[in-house]
Amino acid sequence: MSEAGVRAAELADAAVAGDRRALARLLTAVENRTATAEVALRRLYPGTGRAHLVGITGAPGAGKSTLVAALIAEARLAGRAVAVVAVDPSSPITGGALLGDRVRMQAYASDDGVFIRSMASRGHAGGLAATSTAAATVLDAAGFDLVLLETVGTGQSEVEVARTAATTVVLEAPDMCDEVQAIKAGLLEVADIVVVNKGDRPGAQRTAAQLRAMLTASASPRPAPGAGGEAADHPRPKRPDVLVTTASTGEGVPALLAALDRHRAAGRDGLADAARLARAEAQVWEIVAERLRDRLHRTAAGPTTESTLRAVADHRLDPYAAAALLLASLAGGPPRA
Ligand SMILES: Nc1nc2c(ncn2[C@@H]2O[C@H](COP(=O)(O)OP(=O)(O)O)[C@@H](O)[C@H]2O)c(=O)[nH]1
Ligand SMILES: [Mg+2]
Repeated sequence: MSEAGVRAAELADAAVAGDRRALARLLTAVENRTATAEVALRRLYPGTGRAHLVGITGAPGAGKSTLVAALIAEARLAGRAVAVVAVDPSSPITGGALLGDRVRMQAYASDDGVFIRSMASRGHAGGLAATSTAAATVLDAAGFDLVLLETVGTGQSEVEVARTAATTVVLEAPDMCDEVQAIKAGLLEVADIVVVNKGDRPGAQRTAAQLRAMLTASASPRPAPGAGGEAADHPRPKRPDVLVTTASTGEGVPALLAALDRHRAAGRDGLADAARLARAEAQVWEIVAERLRDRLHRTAAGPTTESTLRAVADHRLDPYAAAALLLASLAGGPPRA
């Protein structure tokens, strides 16, 4: 193993042994997709698969961070180690909302059973799902039994991130609009559990009843977490439960934690085997696609590409032939123009 490889392995081992600084450094490596991260992830992967990765998504303001804090408190009562990855797809350096969350989470600053990390997308939206999956693997290896992935559910990339979780919770607030927010974002399709938060507000029960009726009416198949979002032909294990919580007081949170455990147990019984396979597929294809993109970009920097593109611009060559030429050079064949 190279010297760098040895250092990566040492970092991985330290993180597994409970060194929180090593863990933080490793997560930074994962976020930056460095060679260290790859070596460490390969070393750690065989020992993982035990943690329950739970995605928590929903419109801004629905109460995701408050609910995450409540879930941490509840899980700690049961002695469970909880890690949180807050994914902020918009800002490279996390802005006001996450900063507020950090203040809220300071209660756990000295608790080794809680680890909180925020991650930004740094522009590659498609890679965000892969990065958060890798981060979850590291946290799993470090012994966290429950890994909560908080994402803002407002776009396609967030839906993809939500899909990387073993259990996806979609958060809704009562009467935030005439229309249920999650429908607009296409989030209900990926929900394993729907939570109507702000149960202390009027209309919470009504919203929950509407959602239940809606979910009963549409027994739509759950799309696979593959890149590009092509639907696979496996049905959603079952219609999602609709729960009501008041995250700010903790009401309904024990029931939510129990529902999460039930969903996880159902997955262990094989019900969600297709979903697990689909997640593995998405992970591997993401890496393949990334490597192909890298090679393409390196190829694309060459003079052959430039002359090929020039030929298309001048209508001497059609774009399909040009694409075939670039693909051939990518596959290692001699580029001809
Ligand atoms: N009344 C009420 N307010 C809540 C509840 N949960 C969260 N909030 C408030 O809703 C606002 C947004 O919460 P936050 O957790 O930051 O939402 P996020 O953007 O989805 O992470 C904050 O002012 C919270 O205090 C709840 O159950 N009831
Ligand atoms: Mg939040």
